[in-house]
Amino acid sequence: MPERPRTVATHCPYCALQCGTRLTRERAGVAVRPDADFPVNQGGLCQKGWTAPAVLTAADRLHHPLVRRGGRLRPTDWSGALDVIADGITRVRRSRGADAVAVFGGGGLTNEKAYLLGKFARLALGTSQIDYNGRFCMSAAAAAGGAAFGLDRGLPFPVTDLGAADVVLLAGSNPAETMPPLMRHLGAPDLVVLDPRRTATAERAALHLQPAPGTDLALALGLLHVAVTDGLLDRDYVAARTTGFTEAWQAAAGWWPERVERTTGVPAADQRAAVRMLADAERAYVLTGRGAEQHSKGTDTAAAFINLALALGLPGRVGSGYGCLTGQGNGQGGREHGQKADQLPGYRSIGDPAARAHVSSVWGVAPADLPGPGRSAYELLDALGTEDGPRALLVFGSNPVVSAPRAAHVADRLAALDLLVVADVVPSETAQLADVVLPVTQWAEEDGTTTNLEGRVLRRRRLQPPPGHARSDLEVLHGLATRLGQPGHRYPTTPKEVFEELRRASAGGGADYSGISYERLDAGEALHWPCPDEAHPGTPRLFLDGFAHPDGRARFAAVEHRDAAELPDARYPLIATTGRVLAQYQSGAQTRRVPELVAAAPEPFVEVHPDTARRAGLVEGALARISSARGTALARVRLVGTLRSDTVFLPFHFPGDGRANLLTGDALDPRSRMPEFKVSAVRLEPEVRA
Ligand SMILES: Nc1nc2c(c(=O)[nH]1)N[C@H]1C(S)=C(S)[C@@H](COP(=O)(O)OP(=O)(O)OC[C@H]3O[C@@H](n4cnc5c(=O)[nH]c(N)nc54)[C@H](O)[C@@H]3O)O[C@H]1N2
Ligand SMILES: Nc1nc2c(c(=O)[nH]1)N[C@H]1C(S)=C(S)[C@@H](COP(=O)(O)OP(=O)(O)OC[C@H]3O[C@@H](n4cnc5c(=O)[nH]c(N)nc54)[C@H](O)[C@@H]3O)O[C@H]1N2
Ligand code: SF4
Ligand SMILES: [Mo]
Repeated sequence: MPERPRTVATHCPYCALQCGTRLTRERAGVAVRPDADFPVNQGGLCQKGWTAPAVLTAADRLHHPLVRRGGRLRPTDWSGALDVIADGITRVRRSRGADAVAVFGGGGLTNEKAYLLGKFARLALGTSQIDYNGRFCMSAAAAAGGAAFGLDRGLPFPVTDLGAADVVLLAGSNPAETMPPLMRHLGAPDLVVLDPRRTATAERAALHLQPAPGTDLALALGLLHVAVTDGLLDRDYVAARTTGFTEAWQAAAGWWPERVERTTGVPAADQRAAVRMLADAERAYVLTGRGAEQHSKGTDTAAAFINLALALGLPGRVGSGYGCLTGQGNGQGGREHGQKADQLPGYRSIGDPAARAHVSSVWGVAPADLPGPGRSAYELLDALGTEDGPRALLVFGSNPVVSAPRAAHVADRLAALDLLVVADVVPSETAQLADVVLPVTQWAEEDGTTTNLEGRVLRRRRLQPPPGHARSDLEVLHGLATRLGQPGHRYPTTPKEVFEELRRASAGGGADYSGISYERLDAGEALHWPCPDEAHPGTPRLFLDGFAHPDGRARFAAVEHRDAAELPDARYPLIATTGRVLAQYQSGAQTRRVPELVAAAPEPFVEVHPDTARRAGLVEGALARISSARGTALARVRLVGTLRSDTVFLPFHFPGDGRANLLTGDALDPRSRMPEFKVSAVRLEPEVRA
């Protein structure tokens, strides 16, 4: 055995910034230090990154496969656990067909895992029923970006370009908490922040607009209106590089600033000031985050912000542009390699005959052997255990009991399954409901690649072996596939072998990785896809010579404002919106196991304006019942004088009766199938405990 290295260069396991880190094995455990040379974080890390090693040794880290017997999860060995799963899948498939077995993946999985999971679902299970939590994340911006530019890459430019901008508009994004090191690149530009809350990011803004949740589409139409009527339209750019302006303008023409003010609450003068700042800047960016996107009109809203950027001539120019701030560690790569219901590797469409022919040839099967598109994430969860829905589900890299909309209903659907399998590093709330739980390796215990928010492919490197009997997701998929009668060579267990196949499968697709290799990455090359051959330097900046549509032009979208699926009424007079705090990550499965983070953000809370709290009979620190038409969540009151008085805010990181998703509903964006996480009508009351 070669000596294991004591220090490796790798990346943080959490968000899409993928901060560069160096891990060292020390007597006291794994120590993490920021990599000063990695351009994205430049020596910075957030509190989650600093404390990430604690999850490696979490007290309840999964060490053995678990199988439910007599109502309880009991330790077993791998071959026993995989046999139980293979038998269960075979039984369900025999009685109900291949689509009765479903897969739910995650944007935190490495490129190799995401790729092999999609292949496993389509070939070993033969199912169309695979989707993933990225549907809840950036699917709306991805749909809008793909339609406008012909290709979706969250940031079509490197993060470091932002620092040279004069103005950056952030629509529904709070990077001071969700990507703290990004703020290093946002120190020089003047910020325009659109957020119903006065967040830590808004505190740093030159201009903060506070729209009511669910009204960004009207606001973006209003900003386009100002750009046109104040003579700020970049006519030469619009004529040379775009199509569809006339139709888009027709839709925006009715949204004059005073009308927008009535709908959004944003003063007309502030709307004008925002557009003037962007238009006067030599270099400017428009960026969207989940606040603008997680709505039943999320795609149209992102499209309306793209319209604004196009009207001002920003996309496809050095030093200016539009981007969506992708969220999860591999949120970018996770959406390219085929774990999405409608997708094949290389960002190809599963309905496209040429895409099917290419991928099936790489996989050594006939195109007709590939299933078609399946249900989107929420629709998949909603169908579980129903007459024509899946009866077995395999979850890799998500904790939907906490993070899915209408979470109590989702937990009921999971309970109705014949077989629930969860592969995880810890006993998440979803794992606790499973029939079989598989212990897997995590970041510091494995090799692989992730693709960060700027489309740069990065190497994750192994420092140490996993504890107990944990195995990599790749080994799990291999073990299951062979039990289901697949040839073993189709499911390689080393990340590099999988990546070599991924390169071929992606060749010629939108996200072309064929020129990227472990060797090039290990030699320190900065490679952003597309990178079609080994001599190609990668593409840090897309669209400079033209957009990815056949005519090279970007598309304006004619989009209309519409209300949220649910508006406040007499019974539920307030709007609840949801999001994140610095010290917790997502469903909290990982970060709720880190003592420093628990100390910083220990329990569910609800931000309430003091006037609103007074009317509800609530004081600072009181326990509140927040109720929507779906159910009730309990959270500790935090009085926030800068919040809109019609809005309350809950983080979604907490389990049990503190789940924000007990409130959220099942309204979906018709185009991307993004749920409406950011608007629920609610009522606020004191919790009276006996
Ligand atoms: N600490 C931490 N960091 C994270 C994560 C985490 O869980 N914790 N998750 C990662 C992931 S996967 C993601 S997707 C990103 C998300 O990163 P962000 O998009 O920054 O996260 P959110 O907090 O969901 O939403 C941002 C802001 O939207 C505002 N908002 C709510 N409703 C509306 C609305 O209707 N309109 C507008 N304009 N704003 C609204 C909220 O007040 C919030 O401040 O963060 C990543 N980084
Ligand atoms: N109300 C509300 N709900 C939301 C949101 C919101 O803003 N508001 N945001 C949505 C968004 S943007 C997102 S991205 C989702 C995220 O929500 P989830 O999908 O629940 O994300 P995580 O909590 O990161 O869950 C990842 C799980 O996978 C495990 N895991 C980590 N690495 C691996 C691995 O390599 N292999 C395997 N098998 N498991 C692994 C972790 O321990 C954890 O249990 O939540 C969505 N839900
Ligand atoms: S900003 Fe994101 S990638 Fe960087 S240390 Fe924090 S969680 Fe990790
Ligand atoms: Mo996300």
